Amino acid sequence: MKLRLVLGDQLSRSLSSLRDLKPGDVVLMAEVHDEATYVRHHKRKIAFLFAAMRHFADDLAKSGVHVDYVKLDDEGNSGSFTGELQRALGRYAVEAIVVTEAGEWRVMEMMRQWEAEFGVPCEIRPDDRFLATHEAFDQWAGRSKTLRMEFFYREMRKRSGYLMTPLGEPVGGRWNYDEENREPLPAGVEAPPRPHYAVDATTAEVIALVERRFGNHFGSLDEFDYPVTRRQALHYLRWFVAEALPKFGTFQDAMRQGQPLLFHSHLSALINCGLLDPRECCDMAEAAYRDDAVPLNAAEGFIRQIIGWREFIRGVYWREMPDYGERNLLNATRKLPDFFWTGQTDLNCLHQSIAETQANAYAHHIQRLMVLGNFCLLAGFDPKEVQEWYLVVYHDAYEWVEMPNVVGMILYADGGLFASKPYAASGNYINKMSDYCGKCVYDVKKRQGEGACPFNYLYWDFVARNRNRMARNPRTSRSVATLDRMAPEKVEAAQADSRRFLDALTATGDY
Ligand code: FAD
Ligand code: DLZ
Ligand code: SF4
Repeated sequence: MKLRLVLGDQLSRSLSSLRDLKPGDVVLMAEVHDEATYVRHHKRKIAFLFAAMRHFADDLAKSGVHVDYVKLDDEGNSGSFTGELQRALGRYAVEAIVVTEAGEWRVMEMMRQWEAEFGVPCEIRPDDRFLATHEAFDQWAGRSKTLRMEFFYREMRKRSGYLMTPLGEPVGGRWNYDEENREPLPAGVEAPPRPHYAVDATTAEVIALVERRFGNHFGSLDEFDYPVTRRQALHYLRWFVAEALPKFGTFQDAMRQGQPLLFHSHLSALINCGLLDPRECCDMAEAAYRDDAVPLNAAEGFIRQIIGWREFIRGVYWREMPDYGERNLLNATRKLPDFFWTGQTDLNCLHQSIAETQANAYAHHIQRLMVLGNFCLLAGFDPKEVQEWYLVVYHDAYEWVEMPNVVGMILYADGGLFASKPYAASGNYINKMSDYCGKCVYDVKKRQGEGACPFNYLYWDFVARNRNRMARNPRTSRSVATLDRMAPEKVEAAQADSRRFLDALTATGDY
């Protein structure tokens, strides 16, 4: 018989390691302490994943598969994937282990050891839930020192056929409707109410377990209502396409206080753990467009995030590992302040984004990029600390997707491998795209001195610190030209304000 290990982010019935399942084979799934604590994940993330794993195992078992499921509190649980495989090899006469490749380098390294370690053949199959293979990505990327998502995305559109005409042209005549994805939310436009999924006995048991074992981890488990089964995930996807997708495109970059989800799909955790397949998400979005139920800027914007950004980011991770996480081109060394863990800051945009993250293990892309990420870039926080924070706090976070978004997209720590410029912005951007500033103690229009928005002086301090690099880049040289026209006292004042602000941050490293 074959022993098929299924990891917590592999909850797909069509997984490559399950495809040729035969009677007599055993599917092994294990809740292990090492995975829950290699970083101290948000409680909600652990609860979501364990609940999803248990439901997936139940569904498999109901369809007649022999599932061996090890719960976290089961006696003898060794606490690691390797330990659980070792124990399972003692329970069954195993002729081969079959796995689907892990999403993270760390776990892939373990997988590569198993055959030698156990003396049993271990077949590692590709994860073909992704549309692009590692080889296809590497072939596309070649030896280039800079990679641009837009060109990769066009290739993916051609290869997948999404939103293409029979003549091989992009539907609507353009590849990208990004410029139509940037409207702030006008007064009167409200986000649709979301479906809630009731906590059943399985999920309730998991929530109690997480509270008991990981009660001191970041975040809250209150009002847990996220999908944890394949059926609920599909329901949520259908709801999104019908109710939120039509406005997703237009208001993709908007933020509003007290509205964490707006028109975003909230599907990333479901796609990343395998309950939803990225292709079915794109199929449904395209079908809604072809039925005239959603506009092109919405369908294209959503499909671009999935077959473009998501695939591209994964390709970058595997191409650049194992040392990608070590990059720190801008030499940023400041410690992450405690308020990233407590939410206690009077910068309203940060307070709102962190409080929502604590409550929901979710913040939408622009909060992650232009509020939290922008602040980390401007303040010069150590990339390793920022990586850990993003990996801990979001329910969709796995290193393959978190790391390039942090290292490459927000911190420019890889020197612009795929970001055409550092995404640095003053308070003006946040004010344009949100209503946070109107409710803040700081004045977004004020550039320096008492009461000025910290993003404003931090921005000019950042430009001054990185002057030479930014002057060489045509996308940032205008900011340098503006800096050069500023009176020297103003630049010095921005630098002094920044020093005072940053030196006052406390960073104990505890969370
Ligand atoms: P929507 O806005 O509805 O977008 C649809 C889907 O597109 C998402 O569900 C996701 O699957 C995909 N997507 C969109 N943007 C990206 C992107 N940049 N990279 C990869 N996939 C993308 N996403 C994660 O899944 N896990 C992470 O750990 C993660 N960390 C991030 C860290 C930073 C600093 C930044 C800037 C972004 C990060 N993202 C991450 C990407 C993105 O912010 C989230 O995928 C998105 O906010 C999830 O919400 P949603 O499902 O409502 O997405
Ligand atoms: C994130 C996570 C957590 C918290 N716990 C488990 C677990 O107990 N068992 C498991 O199989 N997977 C878990 N995961 C997901 C893994 O960390 C993920 O599969 C690896 O990072 C490989 O991508
Ligand atoms: Fe954030 Fe500045 Fe606006 Fe306050 S004024 S919410 S700190 S951007």
